[in-house]
Amino acid sequence: MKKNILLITPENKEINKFRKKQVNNFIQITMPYLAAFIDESKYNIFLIDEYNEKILFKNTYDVVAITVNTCNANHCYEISSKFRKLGVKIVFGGPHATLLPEEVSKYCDYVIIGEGEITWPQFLDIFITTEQNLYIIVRI
Ligand code: B12
Repeated sequence: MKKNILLITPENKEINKFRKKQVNNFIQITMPYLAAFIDESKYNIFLIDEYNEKILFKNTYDVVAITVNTCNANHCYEISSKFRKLGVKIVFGGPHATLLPEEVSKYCDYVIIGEGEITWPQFLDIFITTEQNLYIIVRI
């Protein structure tokens, strides 16, 4: 059976307010880009960008992936905590996860460090084949 994966582009209220006044408030490419690496025969893919969407906290996702920058880190930890209470696994990547993997690992199930083009699909293949509650840091 296909697993459900949600990719979140997070944005806390302060940054959202700030960005809406900026000229360069174009869509962030990271999570749509990483979605392109997901095998659609194995995963149903959902995307939320908090720039203009609200997150619905549901336990129907098997895994939620979040790109974490430093300005959004605390907000990402709150999102993670809500999903984890529902039993959903969380994977973090992005600049803050790469800079401070030990810190972010307290708030998620998996951390992926650095560029994701190779490690992200590798992680998804491992995740699909194991139900183990394993914690991994993938390095390239
Ligand atoms: C373009 C850009 C923007 C654009 C769009 C961002 C985008 N990604 O499309 C705009 C103008 C919107 C923007 C806004 C902001 N940005 Co900006 N931005 C960049 C920039 C120049 C390129 C990012 C990019 O698109 N790279 C291409 C994508 C594909 O790569 P990526 O995001 O790095 O993701 C790769 C890896 O990090 C990893 N990865 C990332 N997330 C995840 C998640 C998972 C699960 C996995 C497995 C892997 C993974 O895999 C990806 C592929 O290899 C970077 C600097 C840089 N050179 O990287 C700064 C940068 C990311 N921005 C930064 C900041 C601070 C901001 C703002 C807070 C600025 C502001 N005050 O408004 C906002 C935040 C917006 C938000 N929603 O939070 C900082 C973050 C620093 C930090 N410590 O976290 C950076 C690093 C610049 C810097 N050196 O300060 N930004």
